[in-house]
Amino acid sequence: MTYDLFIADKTYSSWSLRGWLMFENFGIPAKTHEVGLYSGTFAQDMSPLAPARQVPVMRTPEGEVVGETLAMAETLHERHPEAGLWPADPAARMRARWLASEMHAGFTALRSACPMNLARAWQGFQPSQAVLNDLARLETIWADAFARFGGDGPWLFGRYSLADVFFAPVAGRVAGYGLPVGPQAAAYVAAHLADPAFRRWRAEGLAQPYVEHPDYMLDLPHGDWPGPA
Ligand SMILES: N[C@@H](CCC(=O)N[C@@H](CS)C(=O)NCC(=O)O)C(=O)O
Repeated sequence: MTYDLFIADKTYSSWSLRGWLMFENFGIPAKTHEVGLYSGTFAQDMSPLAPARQVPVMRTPEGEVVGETLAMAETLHERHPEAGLWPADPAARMRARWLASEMHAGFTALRSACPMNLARAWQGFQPSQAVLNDLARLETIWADAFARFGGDGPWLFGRYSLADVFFAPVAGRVAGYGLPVGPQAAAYVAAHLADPAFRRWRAEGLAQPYVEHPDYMLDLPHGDWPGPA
């Protein structure tokens, strides 16, 4: 018996990417199932998982359904303390929980203007002031985490943690929209793009037949993905 993890399209679903990374990058086995977010079967696919209404959702080996990425993260941490999902140091752990929660609750300008599309590296995207403000906030909280807890990096708390899980789709957005960030944030984005799990997720998404969904498309040219395939 193992966990079941329900996700949507790998190319587009940023929350699904978070849900998947919290298993994949901590060695917690899960059987992944893709629901039809855009194929018309979403309600039917989700009905066995009621009252969950969004993905990702996980089902524990005992059959308990858990939705919401933060709840999934805390549940996995509680059940797998040896996996190191949160940093071991209490101060680092407090901060990591804060950053993951801030990501979960905020950055709405960035999220709505730049929906994750791992199949595109848009050229000529002009971020609004609200998006630039979100980027500035990200750079502030990343820089502070690196300074206090990052050690030799490349992750916010030295070793990869749930905080990095929550920012992985942000890295995909910075890369995909060519968003302007300073050298430290750019190096952090590059670390995500080079993460073998992130690369696998993206490659698997590209290998699937996917619909060019209008919510994720811009009327802009696009070029090569600025990270390893
Ligand atoms: N707060 C949720 C957000 C999940 C979410 O927005 N999932 C999207 C896919 S990326 C979804 O299920 N959309 C379908 C819907 O809202 O009907 C979490 O942390 O898991």
